[in-house]
Amino acid sequence: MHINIYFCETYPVVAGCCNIFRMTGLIVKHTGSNYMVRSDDGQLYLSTVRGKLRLKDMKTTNPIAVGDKVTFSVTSRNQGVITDVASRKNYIIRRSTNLSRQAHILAANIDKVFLIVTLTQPETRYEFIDRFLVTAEAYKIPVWIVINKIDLLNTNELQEELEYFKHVYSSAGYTILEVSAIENINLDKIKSEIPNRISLFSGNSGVGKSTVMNSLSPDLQLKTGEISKAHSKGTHTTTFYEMFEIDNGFVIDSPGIKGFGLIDIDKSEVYHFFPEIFRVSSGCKFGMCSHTHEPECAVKAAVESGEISESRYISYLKILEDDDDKYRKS
Ligand SMILES: Nc1nc2c(ncn2[C@@H]2O[C@H](COP(=O)(O)OP(=O)(O)O)[C@@H](O)[C@H]2O)c(=O)[nH]1
Ligand SMILES: [Mg+2]
Ligand SMILES: [Zn+2]
Repeated sequence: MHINIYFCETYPVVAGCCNIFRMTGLIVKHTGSNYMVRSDDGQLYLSTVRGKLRLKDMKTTNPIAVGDKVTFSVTSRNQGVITDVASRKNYIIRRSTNLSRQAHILAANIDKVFLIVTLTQPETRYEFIDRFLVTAEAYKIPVWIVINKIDLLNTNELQEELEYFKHVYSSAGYTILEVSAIENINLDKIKSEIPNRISLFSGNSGVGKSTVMNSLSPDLQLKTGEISKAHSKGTHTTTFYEMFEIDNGFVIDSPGIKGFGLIDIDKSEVYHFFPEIFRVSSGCKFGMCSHTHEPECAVKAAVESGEISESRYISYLKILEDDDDKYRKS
């Protein structure tokens, strides 16, 4: 248990009626039909949902997720009933199946993402990073790319890989941080970003997300070194996303997610979410340029001159080739 449940003696116990004390709060934990709501003044209320909360334009298996801002009525000093959910600025979902329109919302209202990557043990694929970044861009969520395990980069080859990686993503405009969770290098730079926002820690299994997060607070004792269930083929156990309060901010550990929400963008707009491609695209001869085969394409010219990294451009092309409907308007 990472969050203490307060029994606030000064708070009046409301007898009978549950409409007297209406408050707003944040969902910090969700198990079954119970939600832990943290009121704006920091109290925790174990809450249920009143009736059916209707959500606009979305069929979801769960009406409320961690990160949701809700209105609730206090029914006893540490219990409540949720009556309303504020609209979300973003959300992470898992679709029940590819074809199904039913979706499970894993977390909502993310303010910042720390995308943890590693160059070795394991090696994070550039294409994975780029697809993740596209979805984050689509939701305008700032991402810091955190290269963890720099203590392992002890060969010339790995150092060259590091320089190349930094070149690719800094020229794309991203903030990059080199850290070692084991040797405590640069973790303070992450910690100072935590207050006053909801941060998501994401990245492939084994890159050190839980280890990095544990370093932020002695209270947080996430299990490390585990094979993520999201990557194993067997039955999916329900994933409980939990937020932890650290330094007046909230952090979410995410077992193996690929990106955000239902990104409802047309393929012809995918380049908008590669900031460096978008930047130079105004120089293309044709307004409808897809930056693939057209003459006098400023994007292709920038790839040839090295201003845009080849690996980023290849990821862009691969997204255009996707067969599934992930990047298409439904
Ligand atoms: N050498 C090294 N190992 C690390 C570092 N950070 C995490 N690890 C190890 O990597 C493994 C996976 O870490 P974990 O935090 O569980 O990764 P997660 O799956 O992303 O949550 C564990 O055995 C950690 O001890 C680091 O900075 N350097
Ligand atoms: Mg983990
Ligand atoms: Zn073009």
